[in-house]
Amino acid sequence: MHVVPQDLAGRLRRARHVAVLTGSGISAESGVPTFRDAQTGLWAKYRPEELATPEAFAREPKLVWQWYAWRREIVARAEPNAGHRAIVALAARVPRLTLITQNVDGLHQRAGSTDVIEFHGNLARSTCSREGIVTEPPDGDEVPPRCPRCGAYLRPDVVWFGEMIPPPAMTRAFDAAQSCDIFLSVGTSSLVYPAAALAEAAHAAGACVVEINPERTPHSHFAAHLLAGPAGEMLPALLAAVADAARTAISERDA
Ligand code: BV8
Repeated sequence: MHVVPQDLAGRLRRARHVAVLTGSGISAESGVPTFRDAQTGLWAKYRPEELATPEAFAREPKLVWQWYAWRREIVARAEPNAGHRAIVALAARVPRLTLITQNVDGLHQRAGSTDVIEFHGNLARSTCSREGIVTEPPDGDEVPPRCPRCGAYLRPDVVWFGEMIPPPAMTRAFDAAQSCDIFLSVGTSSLVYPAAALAEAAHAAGACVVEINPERTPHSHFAAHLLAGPAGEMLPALLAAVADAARTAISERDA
């Protein structure tokens, strides 16, 4: 069982507002490959940064659509894991928890998290590439499918490299980062901006930054705590430590 520093458990128990940022590492234990994992099979010869761009879609719409269809199938077969579920349980224990995810797999919502800030969208949804409106793909076997209203290609409802973060998500995420007491950075390499700026903003605003990742990242040097292990083990251990801290506080008060 992983040991969680007692002072961290105490801070979490007393926290007014906890912000959580997750990256693909939290879905790794659900069998969803991370961005840094080598891609498999047909996709082995491509790098995600090459495919997740408007230029790639303009150049090869069918290839990009099929890459997302492949990822949708992986996500459909995946189940939320103990890490996703621990965040749901933590949200029930603190006065306010803001969950921001870089992931487009929807696993937080399937675990029971509500009001998830989808910083990079969600691959389960499609939008019209011309109108920008969320649109159900019509029946038929054209790839990519076309918008039933205007005939333009549909595209996955995700933020590609070089595209803006949806302004409401951007505002809500940075507001939370700058007003939280504790910022949990879970399963992210902290390399992609502006998502990676969230932990920096939290740190600058005086929050206690906690990094949960088996590896170090460019943010490890300013994190107050590094829980070096898989999110599916570390987050439940964190939750158990908070429950222990609460029991200890009650028994000390009643002693
Ligand atoms: C933008 C959706 C400008 C699509 C994704 C500075 C400021 C602003 C922008 C930039 C900047 N510098 C560079 C940029 C450009 C670029 C960028 O950041 N490039 C990087 C490569 C340097 N950013 C952008 O283009 C952004 N847009 O800035 O627009 C603009 C402004 C105004 C007007 C117009 C334009 C948009 C970026 C969003 C791209 N979309 N996803 C899709 O999914 O297909 S990004 C995608 O990659 C993910 O969403 C995620 O954000 C990122 C991958 O990172 P991670 O999630 O961290 O995953 P990774 O594999 O890297 O790491 C996994 C980690 O988990 C590892 O650390 C590993 O150790 C750990 N791990 C493994 N197993 C476990 C674990 N941890 C815990 N438990 C485990 N079991």
